[in-house]
Amino acid sequence: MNQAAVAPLVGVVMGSRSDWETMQHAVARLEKLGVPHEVRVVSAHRTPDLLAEYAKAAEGRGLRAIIAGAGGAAHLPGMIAAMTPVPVLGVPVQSKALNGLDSLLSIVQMPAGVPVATFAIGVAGAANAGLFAAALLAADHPAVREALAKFRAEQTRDVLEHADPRQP
Ligand code: RP5
Repeated sequence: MNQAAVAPLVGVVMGSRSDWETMQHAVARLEKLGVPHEVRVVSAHRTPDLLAEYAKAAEGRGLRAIIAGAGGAAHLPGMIAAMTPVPVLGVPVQSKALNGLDSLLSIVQMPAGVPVATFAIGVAGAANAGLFAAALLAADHPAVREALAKFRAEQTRDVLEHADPRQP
């Protein structure tokens, strides 16, 4: 499927271009599973008007999930969640100063009423956010469901076939 030619179902946003090193792992999972998606830098602090425009238009544009990654004072996921009913998946980017604990707490400690599904710090969180977004879509998109099942089976087979850690 040419994912660029179809309307995106998942938006992947990040606070800075410097977050791409982490967030590319979410995008890689979406690409592998054939989930139509888009990628944008949207900063809560440097481009607040763009953040509001993006969040308010998301549902009408057909987005069914938004993966939002940010580091440090990571307000992007929470502010997007405040302005859209579309589920927001927050990825704490590993910051240099505090190793991402600042990012994690900024994203996870939302007040009751405005949920953000928060993932692990860094690469694992980004990868799992991509997989989770696909899982959210799976019930309505059989091809995505099949791709997810295939991915899981391959992952299991890979572990079983490489059970001796001394062997390559
Ligand atoms: C956050 O500040 C971004 O999400 C990024 O993780 C962090 C640092 O941004 P840069 O100074 O590298 O642009 O808003």
